[in-house]
Amino acid sequence: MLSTTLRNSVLATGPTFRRSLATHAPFYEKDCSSITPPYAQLIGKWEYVRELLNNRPLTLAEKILYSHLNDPEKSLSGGGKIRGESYLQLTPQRVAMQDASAQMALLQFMSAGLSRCAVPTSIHCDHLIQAIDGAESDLKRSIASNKEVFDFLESAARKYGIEFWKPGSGIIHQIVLENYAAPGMLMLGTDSHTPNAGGLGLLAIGVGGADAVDAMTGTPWELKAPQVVGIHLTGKLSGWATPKDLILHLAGKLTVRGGTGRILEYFGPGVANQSCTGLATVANMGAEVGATTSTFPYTENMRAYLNATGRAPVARAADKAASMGFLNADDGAEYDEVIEINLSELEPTINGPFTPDLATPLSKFGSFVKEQGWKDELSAGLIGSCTNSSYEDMTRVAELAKQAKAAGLVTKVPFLCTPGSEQIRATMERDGVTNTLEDVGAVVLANACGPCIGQWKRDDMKGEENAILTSFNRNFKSRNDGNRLTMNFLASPTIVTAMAFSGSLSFNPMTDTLTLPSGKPFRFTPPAGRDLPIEGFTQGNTDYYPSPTPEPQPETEVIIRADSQRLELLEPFQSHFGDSGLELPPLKVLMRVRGKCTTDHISAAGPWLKYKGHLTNISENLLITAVNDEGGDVNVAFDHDRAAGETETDTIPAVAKRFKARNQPWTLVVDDNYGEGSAREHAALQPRFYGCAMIVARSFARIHETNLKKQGVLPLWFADKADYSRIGSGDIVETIGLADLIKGRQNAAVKLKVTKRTGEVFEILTKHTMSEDQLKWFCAGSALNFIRSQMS
Ligand code: MIC
Ligand code: SF4
Repeated sequence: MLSTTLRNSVLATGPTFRRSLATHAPFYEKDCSSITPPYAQLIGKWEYVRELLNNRPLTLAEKILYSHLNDPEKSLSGGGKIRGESYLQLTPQRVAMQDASAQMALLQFMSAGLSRCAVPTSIHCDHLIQAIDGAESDLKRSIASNKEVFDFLESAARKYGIEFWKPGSGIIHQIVLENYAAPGMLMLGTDSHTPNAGGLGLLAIGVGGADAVDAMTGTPWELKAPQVVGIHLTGKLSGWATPKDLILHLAGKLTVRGGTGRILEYFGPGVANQSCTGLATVANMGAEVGATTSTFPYTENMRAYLNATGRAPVARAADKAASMGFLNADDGAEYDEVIEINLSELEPTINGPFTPDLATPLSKFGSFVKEQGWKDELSAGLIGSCTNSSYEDMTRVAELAKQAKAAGLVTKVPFLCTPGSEQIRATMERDGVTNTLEDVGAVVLANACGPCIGQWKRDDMKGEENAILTSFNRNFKSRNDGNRLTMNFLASPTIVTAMAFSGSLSFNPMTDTLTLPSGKPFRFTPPAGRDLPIEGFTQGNTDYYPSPTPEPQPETEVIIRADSQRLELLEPFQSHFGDSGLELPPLKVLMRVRGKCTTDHISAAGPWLKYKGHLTNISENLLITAVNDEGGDVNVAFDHDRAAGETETDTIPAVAKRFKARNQPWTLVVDDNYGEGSAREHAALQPRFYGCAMIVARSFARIHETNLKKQGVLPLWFADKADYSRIGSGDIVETIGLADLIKGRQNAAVKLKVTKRTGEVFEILTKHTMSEDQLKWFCAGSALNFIRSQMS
């Protein structure tokens, strides 16, 4: 462990804040009683924990986590190592869910039989909105085509007292930042970019629906205590470099696996002068390196943002908590690793294609494109998604648009802009930002996820290799337009915009000029943007907003039509264990998955989003873009037991269905970081639905591994990664030692006995991360079965 005595200098002045006059916007004040963290209680617990830990200095992440412990003694005593070892039983204060994942979460919550949520919960309609020809018509069309789902969500929200943010209100993570996030709190969201809220100095963690159900039913939520990586920021961003470049650069350093099991805690003088929404961008994309979440010490800019969004009472309470030392790391706190970044040295970075950690500094990007032999052409520029759709992002982009317009330029390629929320959209419109963008050719889309989640109806470039540049966070193959040949690069909104005016990938706005119709050269000046609007935010269409803290209306009927193709009640999964004891029945290997297999590969989005509430229908997309390591084909599986008339190979879901029909439980062999990407629990539900009992991986991504455990699928890790290649489709795998583990021998080694199709038999060793409670879920068939059994 590295020790650092670096003083967290952000709050060096403690309680005596100065007002940031330069960015000070007028503000209104709303009733914040339901959104102000119970600081006195949290600080009380933190003080108790401090004693329990012999007054050792704590990181900010530890303070927040430990002050939300259900039973500090149970989780922390024992004197052993906590970070990276102990399981914490936590009580989150809030849950947020988006429309795609909320469907499964609610279906699970409903089957628990409670009449209200144990913690304040909100639903946000953002993922199901299509991007075709602009905000107004897209919204209308999407509301009509998803009516059944929105009605279901709204009625469930009414029944259980959940705040329901209608389609058009904006992207979940922007809304949470604008309305619910508060320094020092712990919250969960059923979406991997929930950490976006960390821009306000809290711990916001992305989880699957079943984890959210823990919090919603008042069951302690379990998390293996993450390690804490300190990211020491010095210097200052300037010129073209933005917070996006900080996280794109860091993604290149850490890779998509570098944050697994770790919280990224930023500190040092480079934090204070960044805007709150800029910090949110950085926290948002911590998801791309697999981090549990990211956070920052409380700053003046956070305070200004709280004030500007009507939450002065929260700011005042946070000031007080900060003055007691709750909202920053202690002097001498130990991090598991410290990464130094000098912001003054950062240059804009472009990441991709197809993975968010392939980082290339802007100055080298042109030659990179050339070396790869790609066409030096950009086919579209897209601004938005939860990571870069703030007022500041939009005003930065508009400054460039203004410069271009004055010079007589318009964008050379389609240029799509998505505001993050109705509040941002309305404020942009009032302040002339929207007009400025439209003047140079931008299409402003509905406040929603849109093209970021593949809801982009793109008519050009079908089946053609092409390159797009987006300010989004994800860039897996086929993600945005369903075309595997679209190379998607991630960059800051300003770089995307400047390039949209040039139409070429090798254009570097820092050094290059564009040629005006007059033949004269034109060079952009780097834009500054404005984090908070001079005249304050305007709320826009308040019809989209919920009434705060609604009371449950138990008489409400939650509507699911019996013949629905969009919604289906969940049948509880059966336990895998029959009379044969606590080893799994012999499992057949369905396939060995090769290489990168994200949740997008396991359960594709785009057109499949419409089946998020219908497990039978959505399961038809199981692993359809995964590569079979035996043969190298996409969406091909072997059926070694085929009956007469059945083909030897078929699509992966078709073979999984055959296994299910034969009552043949099965397993998958998978590669490194399996389940990278999102919190999509369908990626766990679908294999389980077809009879998968176990997945053996070289390694797992955190959220997905937990999702598997929740749904009753055993995730095992190869002790020796080379064993991956020794197991193939049709082999039979049996567990040895699982019974000992279940009976309480935490250190019991689980081995696998593999019987090859050739008759050869051998054993291999595995590792696991199952806690005592998780083993109980597994035995019950799913976490929900277990919770239900405890409630009855
Ligand atoms: C994503 O960005 O991939 C999503 C769509 O927001 C997912 C959630 C989902 O699939 O429901 C995520 O990030 O968790
Ligand atoms: Fe929506 Fe994209 Fe953000 Fe996921 S990453 S929440 S799809 S905007």
